[in-house]
Amino acid sequence: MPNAEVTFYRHFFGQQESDEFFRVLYEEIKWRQDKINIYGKEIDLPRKTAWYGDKNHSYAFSGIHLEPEPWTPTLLQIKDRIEEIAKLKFNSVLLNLYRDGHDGVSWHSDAEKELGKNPVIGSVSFGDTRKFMFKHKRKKDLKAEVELIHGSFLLMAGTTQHFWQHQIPKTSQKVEPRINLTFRVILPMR
Ligand SMILES: O=C(O)CCC(=O)C(=O)O
Ligand SMILES: [Mn+2]
Repeated sequence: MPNAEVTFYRHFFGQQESDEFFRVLYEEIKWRQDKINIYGKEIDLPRKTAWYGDKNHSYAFSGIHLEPEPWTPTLLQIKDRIEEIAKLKFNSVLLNLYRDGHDGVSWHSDAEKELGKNPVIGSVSFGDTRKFMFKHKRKKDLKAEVELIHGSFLLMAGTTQHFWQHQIPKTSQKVEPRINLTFRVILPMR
């Protein structure tokens, strides 16, 4: 992928620990149903979300203002493991729960100003496989996709968010729930 720094670790977490992480996160995370306003209509986001992180960070995502919940031991365990590879400390994580194929996330880049110039996004997946698609913002024929399987880790860095958008398309296939964690570094707001 030109203008991007994307690394995919297909089997980052083992099968058994991934099963356990999925189970614990599904139960323990305070999943919320957030809404977005489209042309004056309040619409449920097509997934459940949650926001955990260091104290004293707040964040706006697609017009939703979130205050982070405090880290849980499970989240810290996952964070430690990916920090070894990413060579940096994340201070927050946005979690997504895709209940079935009706859930997804539409084209966007993780380019909120709180993430700074070249955001590093560490994305961990547990549960059923979903397709993750990239498209270049300017060169319309440039595309890429990857199957985000149980226990995988996708690291996005450098100029990826400037030049590329990504999505998890909805699917008519029967899919089981999937949990995604996107670890981020949020800069202090001033
Ligand atoms: O579920 C995923 O893999 C992607 C989620 C995502 O792009 C986001 O939360 O910004
Ligand atoms: Mn994203």
